[in-house]
Amino acid sequence: MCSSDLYQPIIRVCDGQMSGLEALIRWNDPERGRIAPDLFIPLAEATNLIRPIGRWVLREACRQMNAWTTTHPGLARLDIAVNISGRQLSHGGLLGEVQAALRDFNLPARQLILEVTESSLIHDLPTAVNQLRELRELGVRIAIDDFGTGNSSLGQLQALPVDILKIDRALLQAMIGTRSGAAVVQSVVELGRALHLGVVAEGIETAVQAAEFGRISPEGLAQGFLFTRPLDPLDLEREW
Ligand code: G
Ligand code: MN
Repeated sequence: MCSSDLYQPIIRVCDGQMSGLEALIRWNDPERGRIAPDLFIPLAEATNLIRPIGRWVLREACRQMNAWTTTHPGLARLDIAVNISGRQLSHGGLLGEVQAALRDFNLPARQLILEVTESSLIHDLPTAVNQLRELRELGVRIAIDDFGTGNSSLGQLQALPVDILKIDRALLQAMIGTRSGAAVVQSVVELGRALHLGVVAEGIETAVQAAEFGRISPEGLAQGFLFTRPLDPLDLEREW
């Protein structure tokens, strides 16, 4: 397979501890080197390749997490987050694929988080809601990725079977320098508290952003280049 999974740590803001990892696929082209997902994922979605690719990422992330917890039992407390595309969600096979990956790699469902974007949910909301409900019955958690950039309504959010909001990095950039930008992040954090959802700040690049988000959400989680870029498994292991 010409792809590899990188892993980006997700950090607890209050104490800097790693709470989990997000698996991020890269395409390794023999001539062009490592290609970022925003270039090839849209192509894969347009050609139906997204389902086998998504399945590969899911299985590889479960395999890797299991391998890590075998060699370092302390890592069993870490979550592993995997991105799921709208195409996978609208296809009936996803539940079986997740079940198979958990079983084949002996990963407890509570360690797995599936990330879906708002826009992939609203495409066919009733089907998506059913799928998410069944997935959650397995014990996996669901995160809404890029939250704040889609056009789903807050009324729908309240009815969605989800556990975590991942605040899009655009909102965290706008949080600095304007009162209104900070107010938007503050209200998403309060929404998370009110609905009992975990909140993750994405794409934190500066210490100023980290401090401001920590002030707004001391209980929150964050990821971004400030903490660590997505890393090869071998580079991550060197830190353990
Ligand atoms: O859609 P999703 O939020 O899963 O996308 C994650 C993407 O964001 C990955 O391609 C990852 O490499 C990238 N990324 C991770 N941290 C940062 C960051 O701090 N800044 C920017 N610009 N991109 C980031
Ligand atoms: Mn994601």
